[in-house]
Amino acid sequence: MTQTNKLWRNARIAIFDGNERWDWIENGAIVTQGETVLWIGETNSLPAKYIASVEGEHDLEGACVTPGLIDCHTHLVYAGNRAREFELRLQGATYEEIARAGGGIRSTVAATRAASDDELLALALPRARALMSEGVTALEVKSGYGLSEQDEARSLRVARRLAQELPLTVRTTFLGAHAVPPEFDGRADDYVSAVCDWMPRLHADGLVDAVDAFCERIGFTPDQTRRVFNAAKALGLPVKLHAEQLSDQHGAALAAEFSALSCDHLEYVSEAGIKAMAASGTVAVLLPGAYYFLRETQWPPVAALRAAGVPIALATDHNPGSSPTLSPLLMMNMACTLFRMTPVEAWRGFTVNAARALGLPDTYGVLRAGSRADFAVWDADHPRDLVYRFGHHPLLRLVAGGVEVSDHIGCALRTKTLASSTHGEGAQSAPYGVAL
Ligand code: DI6
Ligand code: FE
Repeated sequence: MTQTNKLWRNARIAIFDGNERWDWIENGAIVTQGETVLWIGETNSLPAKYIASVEGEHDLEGACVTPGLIDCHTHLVYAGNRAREFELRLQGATYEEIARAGGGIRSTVAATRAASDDELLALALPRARALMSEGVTALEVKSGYGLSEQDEARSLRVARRLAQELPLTVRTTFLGAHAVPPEFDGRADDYVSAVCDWMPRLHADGLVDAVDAFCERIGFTPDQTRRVFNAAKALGLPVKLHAEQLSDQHGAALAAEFSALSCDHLEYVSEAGIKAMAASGTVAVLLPGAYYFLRETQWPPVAALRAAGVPIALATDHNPGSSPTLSPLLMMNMACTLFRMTPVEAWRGFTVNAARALGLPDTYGVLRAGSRADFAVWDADHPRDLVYRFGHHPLLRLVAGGVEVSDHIGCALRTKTLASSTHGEGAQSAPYGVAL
């Protein structure tokens, strides 16, 4: 099959392909061939042979283009909501108390089990579309609200169906070890055995890309987590871990021992945990939504992670209990305001490092010749504008696999304005006379 070449011209492109600051093409063009970027660079140096090959041409009107965002930690498939729990927390109950009293994750499990597959899909689709409306072209979906073999399989199947219904790359993660379901009350070890027993069948059905666990006082112990990881390892599946969210369980070191793709949350991670992650190349996924919504006060140790060279990714952690947000852009803003990350770190966190946290090929999360043609077109002068503002809807267009998919978003997209931009401030300029 011959693939159509398309030219996307008149763009100002951030590519996130290097390690230093903003990698930027000021007067840029992209030639896509099918799902792939064939050529990217300054319009002036666009080779004539590519111009001749093009069948479709799109003028991006000088808008800012970034790689599509990758939301590398979501719990997108569930039913019900936890607004009542939110009220209880505002009256003084803690997240842990509610969980121990049988609310929390378990209440979402009850609602999820009661929903049909089609209902779960109908609930998940608008959530995925909302993420797309902020530039997302790839995402992870965890199970963990079914907690029986059948209900975990249903959740993972719904996650797979999302990728059929929408032009998104979806990675599924089996999070059977999220909480102990009521039928295993007081028998957490038996439940872990059940999770390990289901895993090969779920994997054989093509439902599992990675395995995760919630290693926490209100979740699973390090020993139980190790059993889950051993089962994953036996199947050749990569692991990830909800680690050190509410307390230090030494989960990060354990995950690193299994060469985990990522450790997520990490507010309470120790120096030893960071060292272990650095040695194993494990990505730190920070989740400002959960930090904010649970009114956590312990910062994830960004400076220490940075100093150790641990790649930092960001995600929404969309879930009904601790992070009911669907806004990656707000998460980027919060990563800067709450965690003191820099805007470029926030962008790398939602692009190149997020791809790594999912074990996606290195053609994801960047824009260069040979990369996947997933990109977002923004009503902004520069990607830093998108991190600085919050509560805006700045997406102009979305392209996934070389195809414009703006139609799937189902809400009005922004049209380009001039007033909203910090016009004239180029990527490299230091307009205030200081080294910015
Ligand atoms: N940590 C989280 O933040 C989510 N899961 C987890 O292990 C919260 C899940 C929930 O409260 O429903
Ligand atoms: Fe989570």
